[in-house]
Amino acid sequence: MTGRGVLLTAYGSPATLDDVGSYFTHIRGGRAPSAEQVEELRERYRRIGGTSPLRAVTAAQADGLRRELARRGMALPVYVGMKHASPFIADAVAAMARDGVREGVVLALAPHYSRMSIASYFSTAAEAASAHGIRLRAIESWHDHPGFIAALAARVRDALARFADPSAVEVIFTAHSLPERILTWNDPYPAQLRVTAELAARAASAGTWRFAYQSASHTGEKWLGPDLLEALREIARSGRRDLVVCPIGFVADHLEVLFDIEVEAKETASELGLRLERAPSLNDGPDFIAALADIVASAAQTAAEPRAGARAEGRS
Ligand code: FEC
Repeated sequence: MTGRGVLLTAYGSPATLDDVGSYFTHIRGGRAPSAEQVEELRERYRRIGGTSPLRAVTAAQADGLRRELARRGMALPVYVGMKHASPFIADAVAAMARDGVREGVVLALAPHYSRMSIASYFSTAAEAASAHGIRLRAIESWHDHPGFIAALAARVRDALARFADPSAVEVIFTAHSLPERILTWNDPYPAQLRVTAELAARAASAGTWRFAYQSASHTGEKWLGPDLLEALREIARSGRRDLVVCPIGFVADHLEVLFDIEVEAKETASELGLRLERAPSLNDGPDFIAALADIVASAAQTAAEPRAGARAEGRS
């Protein structure tokens, strides 16, 4: 199907430790962080092995999606554009134009819509697409897609099965926190997270579960809670000992999973005498790739245009 294509957008990650400073500056909208802040972030990357797997996982997801669509008779090229690292979203749209793509769909590899996160993926893509005369349709959120929910539930069951008595385990579903001011503009993000958590808990037959935010930044304003580390302390006080953390707002292994959960939350859990098991990330698992293919294939016919005038707010 010449002339059509799929654009996947992802957060992006520094390619090497030397790139951490410029990456962090980009995240902060051009304001350079202090040398201490850069070193602190570099140290987090060092703790997960030097670089994040996000770039490689995103490439594998794009390749898996391309192959799955082709298997279904939809031979579409799949492009990757990142928000804070090269290839940027505008680079990917330029590549689409060079390849003769005239129309396509854009899907953010983050299932929950916020004007502070997803909107900027789409506004950047829409601007570049319009400069190249490409018609791009946006898939705004897919937080309740049955294939996505089933894939999460399978990971939760996998983690629960590591305990002798899964019925005694509490499940914590997590997602990236955002500044609390998003509540003042009625942002759909918290409600969509609640829906995903409820559906995944039911599909996984999780007995006791809760939701917590993770990875809040220190930006001087209040961020959405409860925070994962607070939740761990509360669980310890309640007398429970076993828990599973399932990050529902992320679809890949990266810093926020491998440091914030695997290192930081596990350290806190162990200090509190808790056993914390993490549900594996979706990555390029065939069930998740099949869900992405369902979402993209149906959107190729029906998805709405990017929200008219949807303004991106703040930085993420
Ligand atoms: O593995 C990697 O190299 C990258 C992991 C990574 C992902 C990610 C996803 C989201 N973020 C969201 C919101 C914010 C807001 C700020 C912010 C800051 C950072 C910093 C790093 C970082 N984020 Fe991120 N985010 C990832 C990494 N994020 C590193 C900077 C250091 C720090 O604060 O820890 C605050 C910006 C500011 O300072 O003004 C807000 C949201 C997502 C999930 C949706 C998505 O993937 O787009 C929301 C992955």
